[in-house]
Amino acid sequence: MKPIFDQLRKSVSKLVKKITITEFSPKSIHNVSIQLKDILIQNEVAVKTADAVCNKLEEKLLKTEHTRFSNTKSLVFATLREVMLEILEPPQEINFNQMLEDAKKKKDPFIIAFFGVNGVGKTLSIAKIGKYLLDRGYSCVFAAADTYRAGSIHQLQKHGENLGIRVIAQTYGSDAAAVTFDAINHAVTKNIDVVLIDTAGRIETNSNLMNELQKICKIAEPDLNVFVGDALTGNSLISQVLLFNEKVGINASILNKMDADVKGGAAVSITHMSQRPILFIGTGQKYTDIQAFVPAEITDNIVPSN
Ligand SMILES: Nc1nc2c(ncn2[C@@H]2O[C@H](COP(=O)(O)OP(=O)(O)OP(=O)(O)O)[C@@H](O)[C@H]2O)c(=O)[nH]1
Ligand SMILES: [Mg+2]
Repeated sequence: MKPIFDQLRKSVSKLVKKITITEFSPKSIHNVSIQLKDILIQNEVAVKTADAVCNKLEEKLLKTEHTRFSNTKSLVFATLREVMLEILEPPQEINFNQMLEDAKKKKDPFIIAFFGVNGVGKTLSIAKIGKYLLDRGYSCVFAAADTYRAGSIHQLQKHGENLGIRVIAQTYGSDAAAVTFDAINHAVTKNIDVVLIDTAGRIETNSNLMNELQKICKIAEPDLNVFVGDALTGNSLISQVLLFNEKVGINASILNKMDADVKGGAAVSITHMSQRPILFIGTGQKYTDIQAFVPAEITDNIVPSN
């Protein structure tokens, strides 16, 4: 797999390395910022996010004290890292492991619902997180609340079998909220730590399915509503996450298919535009192909230190 953000890092690095001390005036800083904006947009960062990065960068650089002996390149790299980190660290941070631990102490099942359009990797993400939880000593149950797409229940059951995780299911066409209710009851009775709710892929405009999601949320009162997106969809991810946030309220995202040849900019914009953190990125089709999204590490990947 090509390192994620490879192309973005190379372009940013090339730009910053061209900068000389003579370019450290408001006009030339603006000039650098315009070039940076182009690079960000070419790498699928949404225009609004690219604007935010560039404006913050200009603002900070103008305030940065420097002399003609300053190492301009290092200054710009350091400032851009600061800006990138601010963009990638949303106001409401989520400590997933801490939340799980707290719920376990309280003996309440921790409930996570997964939402997103068709084929983005919701079901596989649930399986991956199921394994992540088992590996950390948490028990879990899957709720097959996608009763809509042919084959969906069977697909989740297959993952459950592979991982040794119980799947609570009814039949195709049955009420998704009722399945969710059953799964939560099962967790309460059997002292299961985490309930993972699989939902049907929504086409954004399908209001019946959106109503169904709202019903699931009303019944389940999830501790986390997770938006699942496909990095290959580029900028339409932003309209998706905003719509799901409007309909059901989103606490965090998972961005899948980062192993495909993606430019990675979507990971930057989705946090900035939704103001919600990315919890994990999906990097392949195996159960272990999941990585926690750590803003500082991602910043290292995007902006080299010198
Ligand atoms: N390469 C790669 N493929 C992935 C990743 N995540 C999911 N996939 C693949 O994407 C396809 C769709 O995954 P699903 O988990 O079925 O997606 P879904 O969102 O549940 O789809 P629907 O239930 O139809 O809405 C499958 O072939 C997965 O193996 C990933 O991170 N990388
Ligand atoms: Mg699915």
